[in-house]
Amino acid sequence: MAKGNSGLNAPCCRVCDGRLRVCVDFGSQALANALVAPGDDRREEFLYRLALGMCENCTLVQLVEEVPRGLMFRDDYPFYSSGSAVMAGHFAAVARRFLERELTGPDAFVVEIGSNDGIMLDTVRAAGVRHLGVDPSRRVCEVAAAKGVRHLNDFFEKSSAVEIAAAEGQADVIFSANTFSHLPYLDSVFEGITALLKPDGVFVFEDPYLGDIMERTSFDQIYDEHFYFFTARSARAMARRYGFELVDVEHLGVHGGEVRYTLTFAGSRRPGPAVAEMIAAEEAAGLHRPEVLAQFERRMQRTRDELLTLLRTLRDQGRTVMAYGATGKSTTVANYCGIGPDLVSCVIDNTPAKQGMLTPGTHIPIRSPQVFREAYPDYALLFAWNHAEEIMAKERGFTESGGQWILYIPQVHLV
Ligand code: DWN
Ligand code: SAH
Ligand code: ZN
Repeated sequence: MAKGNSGLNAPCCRVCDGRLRVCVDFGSQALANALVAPGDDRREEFLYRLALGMCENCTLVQLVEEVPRGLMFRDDYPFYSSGSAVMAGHFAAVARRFLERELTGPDAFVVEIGSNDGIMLDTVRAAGVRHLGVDPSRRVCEVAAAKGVRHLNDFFEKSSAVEIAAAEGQADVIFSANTFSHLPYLDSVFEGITALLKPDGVFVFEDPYLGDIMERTSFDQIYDEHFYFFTARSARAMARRYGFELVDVEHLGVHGGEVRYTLTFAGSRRPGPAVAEMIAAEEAAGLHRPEVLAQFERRMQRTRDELLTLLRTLRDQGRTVMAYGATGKSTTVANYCGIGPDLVSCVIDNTPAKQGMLTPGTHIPIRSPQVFREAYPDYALLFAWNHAEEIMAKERGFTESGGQWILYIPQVHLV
């Protein structure tokens, strides 16, 4: 029987078929990146149940309901990775590291799953090394193509991976950032990686880390696209199940705390000490226990209540409030907390494709940074808190004019 959670059966793990213990529930939610055109605001939006479960067998934390991928990653998917200069620097460094350590052979080849606008592969292209990005969202691929980055506009899965291997040969490196966690259908993805990766190659992925999400109560990392929330322990169990070994882990500061996992075929490289160290730290923190998620749920409810109280008080005092960053994460915050245009007049965002649209579910208008600078509000709710340093430096004029930032991670506070 196919694995999955449609039908009447109790939810089960997409990797090992173990039973899922449902731990955190947001109820019915709109899709994080399904921005609404102003003329369409009366049309019914697609809703799904957003809830987390922990596998009683392998401990992998995952969503209990899968959204059809074609609804999320469409031609007009509006997230462009290169909107952040800090992330551009991060991915240029990732590419340089691969070029120095893994892509040193005569006809080296790297494949990226979820290459988006070419933010990482552009550095590989500039070095003249063979590469291919795979991404189903057409408009972001067009930006990559304009940079000269080679890409396949498709979903990475078994069939596309086998085709790439036949046409281009096997890869030294398969890399994926903020995308592997978006792929519920891991049986097919791992069959694809198995076909496409050289016997001594590496598969490297980086994604938001469950440990950071629990520590910072960053509940907004939970939305339709983020299907899996890995730990070193659950990633190792997954790797072994598919014939791989987790040989390295590295904690990263980007996007509010991530881990970069390095996998090889089992037996190809020896695991470094960081893997056992991280798993021991996770055990000490109880990350494999459902109670940790229950405590997290209570903290996120407190954040919701405090944020709503603050925003209502500011409104009642006649203060002006805008939000900053029409992030995927903010769809969870706004819909879960009940933040609409009555509390926040608009959301500022530097992505041209988002400007002029309305936020999913809550229908707050999205405006350009120019609107912010023309008439600063009294307060700005920082939805893109993971880019706080970059945005606050860019918008120094706001605080100089007496404005204050509202943050809600790790708890509600003013800056
Ligand atoms: O995992 C994912 C990550 C990588 O990107 C995807 N599922 C979707 C998306 O998530 P997100 O929307 O939460 O990502 P960000 O990077 O937090 O989004 C930042 C938003 O803020 C973008 O719309 C761009 C905008 N922004 C801005 O207006 N001015 C960002 C910066 C840095 C700025 O200076
Ligand atoms: N790697 C980039 C983009 C992350 S956004 C970064 O870290 O900034 C997630 C991306 O995954 C989107 O561009 C989306 O179109 C892509 N994606 C979703 N499913 C995919 C699949 N099966 N194969 C390849 N890319 C996929
Ligand atoms: Zn499992």
